[in-house]
Amino acid sequence: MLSGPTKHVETADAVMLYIVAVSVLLLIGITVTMIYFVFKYHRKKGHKPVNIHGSVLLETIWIVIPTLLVLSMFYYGYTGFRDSRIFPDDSMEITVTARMWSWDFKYPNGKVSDTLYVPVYQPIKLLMESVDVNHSFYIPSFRIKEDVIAGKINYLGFTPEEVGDYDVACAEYCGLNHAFMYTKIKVMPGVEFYAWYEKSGEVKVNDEKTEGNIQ
Ligand SMILES: [Cu+2]
Repeated sequence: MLSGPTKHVETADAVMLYIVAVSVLLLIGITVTMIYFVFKYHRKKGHKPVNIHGSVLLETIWIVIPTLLVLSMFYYGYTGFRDSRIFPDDSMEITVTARMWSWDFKYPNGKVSDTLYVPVYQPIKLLMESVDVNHSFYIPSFRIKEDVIAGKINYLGFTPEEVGDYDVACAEYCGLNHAFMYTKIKVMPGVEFYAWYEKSGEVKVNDEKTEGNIQ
């Protein structure tokens, strides 16, 4: 946690941790206070309960503190989200096509693959579209997810910083084989990537359960 194959992992995990920490502190605070009052105002001690009518100070406190807490969560989350929507000029644009129930990726030179290959440290901009129903492109290790919709191009950007293989899943229920709509993103050293990228004759598209050459 707090570090991973993209910078966004750090931000997303930090927001998550912040929200969980605030929630846990509130849970403990409220529980301890409740238990304290249960004992303090026990019937046997003879306290008589008194209703409070209109306290500007109390009302201000319980409006201002939760508002500030929720706004801080929003701001913290929003800055992380905003940074993930910035696409540097030197981004490599890859077209993602989703279909029931597979993905394919088209690179700037026209090459197509059913696994997403990217060079490490290269900013990537995905242009995503579905040919049938709604899907959602999800890379859990990168903490990014975006809906893929028919008739509309959605964007997703990231810069991978660690070589490795990571899972890509469909995160929007899209029919019978939704649960199997998996592929991989392969982050490779630049030299290895360009050796693959410039090699012809490996163009293939995953068509449901069969893989075949289309060129
Ligand atoms: Cu899907």
